[in-house]
Amino acid sequence: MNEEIGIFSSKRVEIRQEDITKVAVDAIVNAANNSLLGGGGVDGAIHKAGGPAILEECRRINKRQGGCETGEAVITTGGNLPAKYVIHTVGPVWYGGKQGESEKLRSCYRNSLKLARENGIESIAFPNISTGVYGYPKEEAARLAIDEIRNFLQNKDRIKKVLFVCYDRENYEIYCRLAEKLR
Ligand code: AR6
Repeated sequence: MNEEIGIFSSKRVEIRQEDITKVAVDAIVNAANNSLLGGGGVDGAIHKAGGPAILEECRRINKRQGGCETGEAVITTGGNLPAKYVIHTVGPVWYGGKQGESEKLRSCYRNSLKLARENGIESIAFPNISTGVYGYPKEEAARLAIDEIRNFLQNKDRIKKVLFVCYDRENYEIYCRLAEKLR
Protein backbone atom coordinates (compact mmCIF):
# COMPACT_ATOMS: atom_id res chain seq x y z
CA MET A 1 0.00 0.00 0.00
CA ASN A 2 1.51 3.33 -0.92
CA GLU A 3 1.08 6.62 0.96
CA GLU A 4 -1.50 7.97 -1.50
CA ILE A 5 -3.78 5.05 -0.73
CA GLY A 6 -3.10 5.73 2.96
CA ILE A 7 -4.21 9.34 3.14
CA PHE A 8 -7.72 8.81 1.79
CA SER A 9 -8.49 5.42 3.27
CA SER A 10 -7.30 6.41 6.74
CA LYS A 11 -9.84 9.30 6.67
CA ARG A 12 -7.03 11.66 7.60
CA VAL A 13 -7.82 13.43 4.34
CA GLU A 14 -11.44 13.87 3.24
CA ILE A 15 -13.32 15.50 0.39
CA ARG A 16 -16.49 17.49 1.04
CA GLN A 17 -18.80 19.54 -1.10
CA GLU A 18 -19.91 22.50 0.98
CA ASP A 19 -19.42 26.14 1.92
CA ILE A 20 -16.05 26.41 3.69
CA THR A 21 -17.33 29.20 5.97
CA LYS A 22 -19.57 26.60 7.67
CA VAL A 23 -16.86 24.07 8.37
CA ALA A 24 -15.92 23.58 12.03
CA VAL A 25 -12.18 22.91 11.97
CA ASP A 26 -9.28 24.63 13.73
CA ALA A 27 -8.41 26.59 10.57
CA ILE A 28 -9.89 27.23 7.16
CA VAL A 29 -7.71 28.43 4.31
CA ASN A 30 -8.66 31.49 2.27
CA ALA A 31 -7.77 31.95 -1.41
CA ALA A 32 -6.86 35.62 -0.99
CA ASN A 33 -5.05 38.20 -3.13
CA ASN A 34 -1.73 40.00 -2.53
CA SER A 35 -3.36 42.92 -0.71
CA LEU A 36 -5.23 40.67 1.78
CA LEU A 37 -7.94 43.30 1.78
CA GLY A 38 -10.76 41.11 0.50
CA GLY A 39 -12.31 40.27 -2.83
CA GLY A 40 -14.94 38.01 -4.35
CA GLY A 41 -15.31 34.23 -4.41
CA VAL A 42 -14.29 32.32 -1.32
CA ASP A 43 -12.41 35.39 -0.01
CA GLY A 44 -15.59 37.47 -0.07
CA ALA A 45 -17.59 34.69 1.56
CA ILE A 46 -15.05 34.29 4.40
CA HIS A 47 -14.93 38.03 5.20
CA LYS A 48 -18.71 38.29 5.03
CA ALA A 49 -19.31 35.35 7.36
CA GLY A 50 -16.33 36.00 9.64
CA GLY A 51 -16.98 39.69 10.26
CA PRO A 52 -14.70 42.72 10.65
CA ALA A 53 -12.12 41.21 13.04
CA ILE A 54 -10.56 39.27 10.15
CA LEU A 55 -10.23 42.35 7.94
CA GLU A 56 -8.76 44.36 10.81
CA GLU A 57 -5.98 41.83 11.25
CA CYS A 58 -5.45 41.65 7.50
CA ARG A 59 -5.07 45.44 7.42
CA ARG A 60 -2.46 45.28 10.16
CA ILE A 61 -0.51 42.61 8.28
CA ASN A 62 -0.81 44.67 5.10
CA LYS A 63 0.63 47.72 6.88
CA ARG A 64 3.40 45.72 8.51
CA GLN A 65 4.60 43.67 5.53
CA GLY A 66 2.78 45.04 2.52
CA GLY A 67 0.34 42.16 2.13
CA CYS A 68 1.24 38.62 1.15
CA GLU A 69 3.38 37.31 -1.72
CA THR A 70 1.96 34.74 -4.10
CA GLY A 71 2.59 31.27 -2.64
CA GLU A 72 3.01 32.60 0.91
CA ALA A 73 0.52 32.43 3.79
CA VAL A 74 -0.47 34.46 6.86
CA ILE A 75 -2.79 33.67 9.77
CA THR A 76 -5.58 35.65 11.44
CA THR A 77 -8.43 35.01 13.80
CA GLY A 78 -11.51 33.24 12.46
CA GLY A 79 -13.72 36.03 13.83
CA ASN A 80 -17.34 34.85 13.87
CA LEU A 81 -16.61 31.70 11.86
CA PRO A 82 -16.84 28.25 13.43
CA ALA A 83 -13.12 27.92 12.60
CA LYS A 84 -10.72 29.44 15.16
CA TYR A 85 -8.28 30.71 12.54
CA VAL A 86 -8.16 31.72 8.90
CA ILE A 87 -4.95 31.03 6.99
CA HIS A 88 -4.81 33.41 4.03
CA THR A 89 -2.75 32.26 1.10
CA VAL A 90 -2.38 33.78 -2.34
CA GLY A 91 -2.59 31.43 -5.30
CA PRO A 92 -1.08 32.18 -8.70
CA VAL A 93 -3.04 33.60 -11.61
CA TRP A 94 -2.96 31.06 -14.47
CA TYR A 95 -0.97 32.45 -17.43
CA GLY A 96 -0.72 29.21 -19.37
CA GLY A 97 1.57 27.24 -17.06
CA LYS A 98 5.00 28.60 -17.97
CA GLN A 99 5.22 31.32 -15.31
CA GLY A 100 5.99 29.04 -12.37
CA GLU A 101 2.29 28.61 -11.56
CA SER A 102 2.54 25.01 -10.37
CA GLU A 103 5.41 25.69 -7.95
CA LYS A 104 3.55 28.70 -6.55
CA LEU A 105 0.37 26.71 -6.07
CA ARG A 106 2.32 23.92 -4.35
CA SER A 107 3.83 26.57 -2.05
CA CYS A 108 0.34 27.72 -1.04
CA TYR A 109 -0.51 24.27 0.30
CA ARG A 110 2.92 23.74 1.86
CA ASN A 111 3.14 27.15 3.55
CA SER A 112 -0.43 26.92 4.84
CA LEU A 113 0.33 23.57 6.44
CA LYS A 114 3.59 24.89 7.92
CA LEU A 115 1.73 27.79 9.47
CA ALA A 116 -0.92 25.41 10.77
CA ARG A 117 1.72 23.24 12.37
CA GLU A 118 3.43 26.26 13.98
CA ASN A 119 0.11 27.30 15.51
CA GLY A 120 -0.78 23.90 16.93
CA ILE A 121 -3.64 23.41 14.47
CA GLU A 122 -4.91 19.85 14.24
CA SER A 123 -7.63 20.17 11.60
CA ILE A 124 -7.57 22.31 8.47
CA ALA A 125 -9.85 22.82 5.46
CA PHE A 126 -8.67 23.95 2.02
CA PRO A 127 -10.74 25.45 -0.79
CA ASN A 128 -9.66 24.79 -4.39
CA ILE A 129 -7.12 27.61 -4.47
CA SER A 130 -6.68 29.49 -7.80
CA THR A 131 -9.37 27.48 -9.63
CA GLY A 132 -11.95 30.31 -9.64
CA VAL A 133 -11.22 33.75 -11.07
CA TYR A 134 -7.48 32.98 -11.16
CA GLY A 135 -8.24 30.37 -13.82
CA TYR A 136 -5.95 27.48 -12.84
CA PRO A 137 -7.03 24.26 -14.61
CA LYS A 138 -9.00 22.32 -12.04
CA GLU A 139 -7.75 18.80 -12.60
CA GLU A 140 -4.11 19.87 -12.56
CA ALA A 141 -4.67 21.94 -9.42
CA ALA A 142 -6.34 18.99 -7.69
CA ARG A 143 -3.52 16.56 -8.52
CA LEU A 144 -0.95 18.96 -7.22
CA ALA A 145 -2.92 19.77 -4.04
CA ILE A 146 -3.31 16.07 -3.21
CA ASP A 147 0.38 15.47 -3.91
CA GLU A 148 1.52 18.32 -1.63
CA ILE A 149 -0.74 17.21 1.22
CA ARG A 150 0.50 13.63 0.84
CA ASN A 151 4.13 14.78 0.97
CA PHE A 152 3.51 16.94 3.99
CA LEU A 153 1.62 14.32 5.96
CA GLN A 154 4.44 11.84 5.55
CA ASN A 155 6.15 13.73 8.38
CA LYS A 156 4.92 12.71 11.78
CA ASP A 157 2.65 15.58 12.58
CA ARG A 158 0.05 17.04 14.88
CA ILE A 159 -2.22 17.65 11.91
CA LYS A 160 -4.86 14.96 12.21
CA LYS A 161 -7.38 16.05 9.63
CA VAL A 162 -7.19 17.75 6.24
CA LEU A 163 -10.39 18.52 4.33
CA PHE A 164 -10.61 19.44 0.66
CA VAL A 165 -13.73 21.56 0.56
CA CYS A 166 -15.06 21.76 -2.98
CA TYR A 167 -17.79 24.27 -3.67
CA ASP A 168 -18.50 23.67 -7.32
CA ARG A 169 -19.63 20.27 -8.55
CA GLU A 170 -16.85 20.04 -11.14
CA ASN A 171 -14.08 20.28 -8.55
CA TYR A 172 -15.91 17.88 -6.23
CA GLU A 173 -16.17 15.28 -8.97
CA ILE A 174 -12.51 15.70 -9.94
CA TYR A 175 -11.36 15.17 -6.34
CA CYS A 176 -13.65 12.15 -5.84
CA ARG A 177 -12.39 10.58 -9.04
CA LEU A 178 -8.73 11.14 -8.11
CA ALA A 179 -9.28 9.84 -4.57
CA GLU A 180 -11.05 6.76 -5.91
CA LYS A 181 -8.08 6.02 -8.17
CA LEU A 182 -5.72 6.37 -5.22
CA ARG A 183 -7.70 4.16 -2.87
N1 AR6 B 1 -16.58 27.79 0.10
C1 AR6 B 1 -15.68 27.00 -0.53
N2 AR6 B 1 -15.22 27.23 -1.77
C2 AR6 B 1 -15.69 28.33 -2.41
C3 AR6 B 1 -16.62 29.22 -1.83
C4 AR6 B 1 -17.07 28.92 -0.52
N3 AR6 B 1 -17.95 29.69 0.13
N4 AR6 B 1 -16.88 30.21 -2.73
C5 AR6 B 1 -16.15 29.94 -3.83
N5 AR6 B 1 -15.44 28.81 -3.65
P1 AR6 B 1 -11.92 32.01 -6.07
P2 AR6 B 1 -9.06 32.17 -6.79
C6 AR6 B 1 -14.50 28.11 -4.56
O1 AR6 B 1 -12.31 32.75 -7.29
O2 AR6 B 1 -9.32 31.52 -8.09
C7 AR6 B 1 -10.85 36.67 -4.88
O3 AR6 B 1 -11.49 37.82 -5.35
C8 AR6 B 1 -14.68 28.31 -6.05
O4 AR6 B 1 -15.68 27.42 -6.55
O5 AR6 B 1 -12.58 32.34 -4.79
O6 AR6 B 1 -7.91 31.69 -5.96
C9 AR6 B 1 -9.54 36.96 -4.18
O7 AR6 B 1 -9.58 38.18 -3.49
C10 AR6 B 1 -13.30 27.96 -6.57
O8 AR6 B 1 -13.20 26.56 -6.82
O9 AR6 B 1 -10.32 32.15 -5.78
C11 AR6 B 1 -8.57 36.98 -5.32
O10 AR6 B 1 -8.54 38.24 -5.94
C12 AR6 B 1 -12.37 28.28 -5.42
O11 AR6 B 1 -13.21 28.62 -4.30
C13 AR6 B 1 -9.11 35.94 -6.27
O12 AR6 B 1 -10.49 35.86 -6.01
C14 AR6 B 1 -11.43 29.44 -5.69
O13 AR6 B 1 -12.11 30.47 -6.38
C15 AR6 B 1 -8.50 34.58 -6.04
O14 AR6 B 1 -8.89 33.72 -7.06
